[in-house]
Amino acid sequence: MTDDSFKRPFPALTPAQRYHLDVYGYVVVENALSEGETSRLLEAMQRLKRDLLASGDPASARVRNCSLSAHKPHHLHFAHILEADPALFDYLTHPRLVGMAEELVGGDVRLEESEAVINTRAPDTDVSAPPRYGFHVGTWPDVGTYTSNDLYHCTFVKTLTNLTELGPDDGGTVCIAGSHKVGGPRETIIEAAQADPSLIHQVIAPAGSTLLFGEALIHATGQIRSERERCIVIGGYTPTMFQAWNGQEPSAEFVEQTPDHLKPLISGSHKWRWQQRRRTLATPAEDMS
Ligand SMILES: O=C(O)CCC(=O)C(=O)O
Repeated sequence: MTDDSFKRPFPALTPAQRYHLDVYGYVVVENALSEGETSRLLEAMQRLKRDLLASGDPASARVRNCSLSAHKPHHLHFAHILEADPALFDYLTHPRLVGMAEELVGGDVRLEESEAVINTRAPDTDVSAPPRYGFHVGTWPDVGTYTSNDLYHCTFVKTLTNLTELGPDDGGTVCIAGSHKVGGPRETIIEAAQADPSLIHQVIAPAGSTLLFGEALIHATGQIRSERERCIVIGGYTPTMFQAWNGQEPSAEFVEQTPDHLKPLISGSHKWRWQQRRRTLATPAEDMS
C-alpha cells in the first residue's frame, strides 16, 4: 500500500504488546473498536445471518457474495463477508487493525480472506469433562515465519474481533502459547498442551477487542459452556504477492467500486511490489488519534 492517502499507524503496537506477541504468538488489544463500531458490526452480522438463513438451503445460500462454510444449528461460519455490508468493509480496512497486521507481516498487506463465526454452546457439550478443541494452523514455523530486527514475523496473519463480550465460559478463541516458534509435528505439541492445560490460553475480553496472531500459532474455537451467543469477525492478511484464500478473491465489480486508496489492500494489486517495513522492540506505537 504505497498510496499515502491510506494512513495507518506504524508501528501499531506498543513495545509491551509487541513483546507479548513475540513470546506467546498472539496479543489481545482490548477495546480496539469503539462501542459504536462494535454494535454496528454486530447488527451487520445479525442481518447477514438472517438473510442467509432465510434464503433457503444454507449449504448453497449466497447473500451479497457471502456463503456459509459451516452451518450447524449452533455454529455458523461465514465465508467472504467483505462484500456483504459497509460495516464489514470498514472493519476489514480499519487503519489501526491493518497497521497491526502489517507489523506482524513485516510490510504492506493484502486482504487474504474475510470470515465470521456466530455460535452457541454445542448440544453435546459435557461441561464436567475437560474441553477438547479442534486445534489447527494455517502456516508453519519453517515456511511461514521469519525473524527481522530480532522480532517474530508471519506471512499469514489474522485480526479476530469479538463483537460479544467473552467471559471464561463464552468460548473465546484458544491457542497453544508459544507454538508459533516451535517446529516438529503439531500433534506432539497438541498432546503436550492437553497434558498441561496451562499452555492453552483463551481470549477473555470485552466486546470490541481484537486478537492479533500469526497462523503458525496452533489455535481453535473455544468451548462455549454458557448460554451466551458468540459473534466474531475475522480479517486474514498476507504480503501483497500472496493469493486470497480459495474462493475469497473479491469480485471484479466490488474492486471496481472500492475507493482507489483501498484497492491494493482489497485486490492485492501491488503483487511483487511488496513494501517491507520493520520496527524494533523499542519503537513507540504511533498515535494517530
Ligand atoms: O472461532 C474461533 O475462535 C477461531 C477461528 C479460527 O480458527 C481461524 O480464524 O482460523
